[in-house]
Amino acid sequence: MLSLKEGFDKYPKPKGITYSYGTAGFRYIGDLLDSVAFKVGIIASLRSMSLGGKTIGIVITASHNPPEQNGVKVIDPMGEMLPQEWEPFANDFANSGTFEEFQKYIMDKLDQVPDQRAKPRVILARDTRASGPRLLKAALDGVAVINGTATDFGKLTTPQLHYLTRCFNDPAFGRNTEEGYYSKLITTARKILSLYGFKSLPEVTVDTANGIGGDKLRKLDSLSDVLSFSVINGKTDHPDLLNVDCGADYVKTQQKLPAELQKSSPKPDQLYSSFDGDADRVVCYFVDGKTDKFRLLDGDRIATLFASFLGSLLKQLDGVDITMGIVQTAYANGSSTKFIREKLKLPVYFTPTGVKHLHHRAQQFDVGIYFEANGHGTVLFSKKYTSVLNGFLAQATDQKQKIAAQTLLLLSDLINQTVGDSISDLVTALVALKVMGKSVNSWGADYTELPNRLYKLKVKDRGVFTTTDAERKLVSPQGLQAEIDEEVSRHRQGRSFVRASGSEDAVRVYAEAETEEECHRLGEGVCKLVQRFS
Ligand code: NG1
Ligand code: ZN
Repeated sequence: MLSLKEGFDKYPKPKGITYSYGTAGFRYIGDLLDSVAFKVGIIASLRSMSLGGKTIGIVITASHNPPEQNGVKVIDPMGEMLPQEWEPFANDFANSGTFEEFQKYIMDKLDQVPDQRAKPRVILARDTRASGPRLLKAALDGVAVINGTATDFGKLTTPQLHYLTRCFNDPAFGRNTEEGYYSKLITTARKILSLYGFKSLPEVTVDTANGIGGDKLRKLDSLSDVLSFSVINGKTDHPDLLNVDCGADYVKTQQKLPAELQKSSPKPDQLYSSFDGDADRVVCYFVDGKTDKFRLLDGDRIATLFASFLGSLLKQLDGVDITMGIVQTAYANGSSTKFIREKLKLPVYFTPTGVKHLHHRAQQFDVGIYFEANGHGTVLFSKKYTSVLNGFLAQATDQKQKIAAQTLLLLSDLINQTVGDSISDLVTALVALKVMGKSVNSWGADYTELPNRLYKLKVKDRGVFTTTDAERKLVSPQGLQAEIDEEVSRHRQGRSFVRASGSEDAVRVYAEAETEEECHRLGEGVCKLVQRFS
């Protein structure tokens, strides 16, 4: 067994790098993350001890980023993110360069542990990246130096590890095995479909970004009689192809089909879907048979589909007191916000970018639907939701109302409430379409997106770009917001905002307007204003 000192010496921190823990954990070039992975093994163990030995998760992935990148993220007992108050410690600890500093951080944390006898428990999984096994070994060494118990679950999607972490701490959530994950999904989907006399869902072709989602979807397909998937870009054993010309991020940012589908002829008016590299983002799309045009159904669309499905079921139940809110970020298309407010008559709330903000806001409703436009999102259901619906069901006599209440209860099991989950979000979207008798074309016709563009600009110091109002307005550099407002006012339905990226050294400019041409002019105009800082 390694001592603290041996572990520290085995995983030296590379000089000249400052690591930072964000929504996605620590992200960096995979070959420069060994010391971080080792230290995250320790952080997770200390977190577990501080909670009396609850199981903590570590996932090794860089999601939609290129193959040479990697990341290490900690999952809290209920499948949630590491709480914000641990982030400064995580940062200081990851950047500690001397053994004395490193040891002091550990001792200080150990001093705060309420029960010194608590045994750390950690579960781990990784995506398909080449640097994964090495980083896994480093994280396992980190757990070992704190004398913890580690269980390696091999390769999993990020949401599967969130699910498992929750199951270890809350057995009522599901069985704590990979099979338990599939079985919960299949059983729940089958129960919902049978309420409406359906046996199965139509087969869907899914681009899994040559990531871990491919393997898992094939497994789900083989285990299930109700779900059927055909996988493309499913070369899970070719990590060098991960997210290359495919996947949810490619489809959303390029607004086109994955390269492989561009070559073959996709069937018109048929639903296709793309996951990202760790299967926590999903987008759908189809080729319109009439116009031959590619039509994207992104995170905003999935949110509106879920809101109309859940909303229509809730509306059938007279007198139930359940609150529902939709949470978006400034990147949500203005037409989606308008559709939710004006057509669905539901409230929309905005938070800064980053899942932790959306998740937190969504927890304030009985049904909190949150999605980023890029396809990351889920639905959260309160305890009151379950008890109110069970109460309703106990005395309901109307058959239609009973079915609506049962469907609503089952949906809280179908949707992975711990985190955005490509697999469970896709299955939920398919169930919603099937039960509502809605075609992809009709889904695409709910609203028409305003033309929009996203730019990434390099500046001298992105730190000078500070914002307010859920990142929709700049506070500094002084005077810049007024100039942006002036530019926006010259375009019909114009909207534009500027913010520093949290995950890259860049500033993002978003522009949206009534026509392609106006959107282009607005975007270019705002970029010009920002480029003075490059
Ligand atoms: P930043 O780099 O802060 O814009 C990006 C995405 C977020 C989120 C994080 C997670 C956009 C515009 N931004 O954040 O939505 O997914 O990465 O790493 O898509
Ligand atoms: Zn991801």
